[in-house]
Amino acid sequence: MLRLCGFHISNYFNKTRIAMMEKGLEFELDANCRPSQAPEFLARTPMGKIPFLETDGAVLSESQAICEYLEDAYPQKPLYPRDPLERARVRELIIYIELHIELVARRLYGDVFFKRPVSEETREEVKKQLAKGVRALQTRVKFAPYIAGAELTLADCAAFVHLPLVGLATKLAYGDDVFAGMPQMKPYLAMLGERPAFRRVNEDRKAAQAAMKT
Ligand SMILES: N[C@@H](CCC(=O)N[C@@H](CS)C(=O)NCC(=O)O)C(=O)O
Repeated sequence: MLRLCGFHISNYFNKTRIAMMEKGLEFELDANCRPSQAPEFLARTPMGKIPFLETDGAVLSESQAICEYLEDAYPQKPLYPRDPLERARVRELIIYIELHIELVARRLYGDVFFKRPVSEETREEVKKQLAKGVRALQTRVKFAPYIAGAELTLADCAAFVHLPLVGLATKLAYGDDVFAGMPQMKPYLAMLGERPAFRRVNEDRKAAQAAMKT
């Protein structure tokens, strides 16, 4: 039995959950798992982060490792193309999105979402690095209609959860959404949002966020 652990507000948990739903996997959800540095939690997920996956007595952390494991273990409904270069392109897109965009923008989240101000130096540094990540992404996106081309891939699951969050954070921090120069982005995200798995995960995220505010 597969059990995905995390919480509905986490973009990395949501990426993994969408991928599992799109692959048609049966799984349980523990959506009450918060990140922690408590020793008993670290025994399950060594960085204390979520998501993590429990599978047949083993525990696997890191959303990308989890998704690639599921891709290997359950290849019936693939989220990667067959062609090796196209597969690498999907991974390349995910690295741009997660390492060079989301992880960079994450340094702003405390400031813009939780009123924990960052220095002007950090804001400027993030802006510079983000511009590079977005420029790289721009060279690779296809929107035809999916981000890597004609097939839905794991890169769409990543794009759907990370890019709107980054767009919002940059709008709040700088007054401009970093994706403002990519007019295809909005209709593309809206198109993904029509798919049942994406819609369901997005609804659960919104409900969890609303519950947090009350
Ligand atoms: N590289 C990790 C990132 C996961 C991550 O950053 N999760 C956040 C929640 S969205 C978390 O657990 N943060 C707590 C922490 O960093 O200690 C993955 O892909 O799973």
